[in-house]
Amino acid sequence: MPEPFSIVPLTPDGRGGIGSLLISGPGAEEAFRALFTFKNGRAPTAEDLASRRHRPIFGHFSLGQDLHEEVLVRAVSPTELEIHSHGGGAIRSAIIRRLTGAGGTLRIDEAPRWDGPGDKVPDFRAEAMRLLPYARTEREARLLLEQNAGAADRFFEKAATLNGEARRALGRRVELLARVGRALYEPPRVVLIGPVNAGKSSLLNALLGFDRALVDPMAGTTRDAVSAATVIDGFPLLLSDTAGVREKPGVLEKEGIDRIIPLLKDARLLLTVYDVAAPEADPIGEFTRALRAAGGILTPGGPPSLLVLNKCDLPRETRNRFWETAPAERNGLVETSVFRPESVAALQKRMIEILFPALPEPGEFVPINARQLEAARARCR
Ligand SMILES: Nc1nc2c(ncn2[C@@H]2O[C@H](COP(=O)(O)OP(=O)(O)OP(=O)(O)O)[C@@H](O)[C@H]2O)c(=O)[nH]1
Ligand SMILES: [Mg+2]
Repeated sequence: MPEPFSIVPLTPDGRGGIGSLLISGPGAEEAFRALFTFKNGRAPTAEDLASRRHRPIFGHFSLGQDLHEEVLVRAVSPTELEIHSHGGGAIRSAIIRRLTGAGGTLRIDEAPRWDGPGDKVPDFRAEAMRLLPYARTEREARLLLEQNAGAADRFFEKAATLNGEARRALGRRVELLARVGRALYEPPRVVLIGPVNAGKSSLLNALLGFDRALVDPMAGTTRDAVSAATVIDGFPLLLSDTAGVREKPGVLEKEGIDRIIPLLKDARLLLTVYDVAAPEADPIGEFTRALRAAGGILTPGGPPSLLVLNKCDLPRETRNRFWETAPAERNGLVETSVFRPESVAALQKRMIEILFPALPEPGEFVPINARQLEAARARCR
C-alpha cells in the first residue's frame, strides 16, 4: 500500500506556458522516483534527491505508453517536491493522472466564479488577488492589481458624496463596467452568421490572424460551427464561424444550420456578414427568412447584431445597389475586406466598443463578481 500524498496545482490549468504542481506527503518522493528519470534514463535514488535539495533537476516524467514530458523538478524535502512542466491542459492532466495512479490525491480549490459563493460583504482586495492567477492577458492582470490597490474604497467614498442623478449615473457606469469584470470568467462569444459565401470563414480567419476555418469559392463550405479563442485589444474572446444560411439547403447543410441555433442564444454579439456583390433583391430579408425557417429568430431581446458588409474591395460596379438604398440597415454598418487589414482592425474596434461600452480608467473600480456588483448597486440607488 503506497503512502499517501497530495497533489496541489500551483498554476491554473492551461493558462500559462509553464504548469507547476506541488506534491507533498509521506508518499510523495517514492511516487516521484517511480515516475521520473534523469536525461540519461536512470531513475533517481533517495540519495540523488537529497544531494540536490533546492537545485533544479532536469529530466523526464513518464506519462505511460512510452510517452514522457520534460520537466524541471525541485526537491524541497523528502515529503515535498515541485514539478514544473509545460502548461498545456493535456500534459497537466496526464501528469496528474499518473500521480493519482501512484496514490496521490488531487487537492484543488474551486476556481472563482462570477456568481460563486463568498462572504456577504465582499473583501474587494482579497477577491482581486484570488482571481489574479486566472488573468489571461496583461490588461486583465493590470485591472486586478488596480482593484487590489484600493479601487473599491475610492468608489464607495465617492458614491457617499454624491446624491440623486449623479449617484444614479455612477450606478449606470458601474453596471457597464461590470461587463469587463464578468469577462474575466467567461470570454464573450462572438458568432459570425450570414448567407452562404459571404466570407464568414475568411473573416473569422482574418480576425484570428491565422487560418482556422476552411474557405472556398463554393457556397456551403462550412458545415459545422467552428470556434476559436482569441485576444483582441487585451480582451479574450471566443469567435464562432457558422454554416451559411440559404433557403432550401441540402441535407448536410441543414445539419450545419441547425447547429447555429444554440450558438445564437450563447452569443454576446452577432456579426451578420453579407457579400456586397451578392445579387439578391433583398439580401437581409432573404437571410432573415431562411434563418427563421431553420428556427433561428433574431429578437430585439437577443444579442446585439453588427451588420458587416464584406468584400468591399470588389469593383464599385459589382456592388449590389441594395446597399445604397437600404436606409435603416445602413446604420452602424461596417464595411470590410479580408484583403484590407485596416478594415478588419476597424471591425475589431467596433466589436470591443459594443461588447464593452465602458472601459475603466486607470485605477477605476470594476466589480469582479456578482456580490461586488450588488454591493455597488445598493450604494448607488
Ligand atoms: N474579394 C473578396 N473575396 C472574399 C472576401 N472574403 C472572402 N472572399 C472569398 O469569398 C469566397 C467565400 O469565402 P468563405 O470565407 O468560404 O465564405 P463563407 O461565408 O464562410 O461561405 P460558406 O461557409 O459557404 O457559407 C472565397 O472564395 C473567399 O476567398 C473579401 O473580403 N473580398
Ligand atoms: Mg464558411
